[in-house]
Amino acid sequence: MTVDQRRIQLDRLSVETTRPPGPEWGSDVVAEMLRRLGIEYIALNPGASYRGLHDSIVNYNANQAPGLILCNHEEVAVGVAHGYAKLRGRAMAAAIHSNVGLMHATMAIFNAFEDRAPILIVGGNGPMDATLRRPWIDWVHTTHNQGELVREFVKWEHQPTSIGATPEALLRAWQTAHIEPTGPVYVDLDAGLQEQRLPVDEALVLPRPADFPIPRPPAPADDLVKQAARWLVEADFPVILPGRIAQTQHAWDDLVALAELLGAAVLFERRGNASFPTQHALSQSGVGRESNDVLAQADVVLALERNDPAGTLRAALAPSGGAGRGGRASFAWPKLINVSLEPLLISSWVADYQELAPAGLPILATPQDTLTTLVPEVERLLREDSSARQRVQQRTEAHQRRRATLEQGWQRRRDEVWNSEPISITRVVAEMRAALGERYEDAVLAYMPTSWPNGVWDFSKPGSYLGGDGGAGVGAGPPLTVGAALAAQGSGRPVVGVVGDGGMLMTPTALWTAAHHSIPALLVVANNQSYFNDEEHQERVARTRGRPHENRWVGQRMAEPPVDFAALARSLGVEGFGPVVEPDAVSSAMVAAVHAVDEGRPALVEVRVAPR
Ligand SMILES: Cc1ncc(C[n+]2csc(CCOP(=O)(O)OP(=O)(O)O)c2C)c(N)n1
Ligand SMILES: [Mg+2]
Repeated sequence: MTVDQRRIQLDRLSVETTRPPGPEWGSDVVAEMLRRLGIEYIALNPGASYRGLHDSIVNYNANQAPGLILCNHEEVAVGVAHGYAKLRGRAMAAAIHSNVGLMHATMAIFNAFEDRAPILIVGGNGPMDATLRRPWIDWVHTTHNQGELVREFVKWEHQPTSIGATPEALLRAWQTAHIEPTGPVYVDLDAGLQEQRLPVDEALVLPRPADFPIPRPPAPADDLVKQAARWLVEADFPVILPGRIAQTQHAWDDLVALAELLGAAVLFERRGNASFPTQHALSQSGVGRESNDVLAQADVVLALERNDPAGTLRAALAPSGGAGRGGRASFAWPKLINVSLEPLLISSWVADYQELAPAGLPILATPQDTLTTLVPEVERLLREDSSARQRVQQRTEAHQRRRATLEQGWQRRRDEVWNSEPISITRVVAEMRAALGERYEDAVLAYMPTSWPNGVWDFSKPGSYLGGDGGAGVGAGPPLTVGAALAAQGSGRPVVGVVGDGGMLMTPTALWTAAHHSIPALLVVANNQSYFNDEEHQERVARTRGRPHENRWVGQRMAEPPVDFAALARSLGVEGFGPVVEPDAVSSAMVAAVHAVDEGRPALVEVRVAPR
């Protein structure tokens, strides 16, 4: 049986309820609006601040549309919603308990915000009317301006002060989450209002979401697209830097068409999602690594919602390789076309705007909209320019040659480390691919660990890689993978996440959620028994200071006692395989895990890997 035929499991009510003709309590209005918005799921960790809403979702909506996805930590609840949005391109909801739950959720909200992922987060607060409060607990769980806790990293937060005002608040939140640049929003619901009885004689007229379509982002300015096309066609060496691009076949095909028309190098980067086939001859970098020598030749660079394009160019082109002390090194910038809506979401709090890009041509539009008009314009100019066509030809051949050399290098590396012990991440990824068989073509990689091998696993269609976690908050991998698997339901696409041991230990209970709801996520733990990323930092600092770098592991390594991840998985109801310590044993563990996933069950494989 394949995943397609399985459905994820929602809790079934013990006693059937009959839906009343209309909302009877304040929180029924919220449940009704969530239903009208077509929200499939609401991830939660429960709490009395929204017990009214909880009852309405269960006993008024019958736990359907949205269905409750139970999580054991608010960071997991929001992370699951984030993973869902990454694959589905649309929000689900998360319900978060007053102040304490929200405090737990903050890390995941920040990750989602930095990843521009839409999530409708609803929370509870109060009762704001102090006369309704239970002694002690309701007082410590009441906060004034609760949304301030997350205001700096949500697109909008609001606490409506009447039931009548609540539908509009939810509609505005929903719109705001989905207006590009998309992002999480927080609506805080007064417990007193949730639990207020609605007057029987006054029928509340609720709005229809269809009357409030989501505003579309601005179209790219025509003159700028024409200018961009001219720059690209006239260039000697154009380079494309894709970043976060809509995961549609249309955008995918347009980017391939543009790169091929121009004979342009495309440099993938792991924080962005898959948007161009990594096995294509024009894909000139390994996964997760930029190619400085390619950028060094660039005279025109097209950045498509790329993270930190200026920093990327600086790291490749500045003599010091980027980070310096004091003044920045100057160097010759290529012409930069920066397609990004990020200026619309500038923050005064987090410096996520990165270095101000000296973009001679900034285009305030989405990459996909820009590509739609850019491709025919480039095509038109090339038809009239035979010397440009000749340059395209020469570049394409040069890229093919460089690509062949790259592939040989990747193959050599693969051969070198194939049998090495501890097991290489290369072997892990290759065996995972082999175990998936034909289904590898459809696989969704929801998360990759700090180190990822080149040339072993390709991204060949929209959704094949979902990009980074946004905020680099460790622990995102497990919930993102489970959320993506939730969104993949019915598509037949297997969802895998490869996570570090440090990441897995922060949010292991995402496994229980997967088990409880039969969400068939495959989690692979690349266990190097360390927060190794930070061992590298300690080594660097010690070397700079002339101190013993051999001590880099102190306060970093997690080998004593060793963590048994397969046992951890089993304790949470997930099939666990490993720890795999022999290279030749990786295959059978992967095959067994894929078998479980094929049958609709989540699985975890722990492999003890070499640090890098
Ligand atoms: C919430 C949070 N805490 C701490 C860090 C700092 N940090 C960055 S990478 C890392 C190590 C992660 O360990 P693991 O997931 O095992 O990956 P590895 O580096 O070993 O491959 C840490 C602690 C962070 N980015 N986020
Ligand atoms: Mg580790």
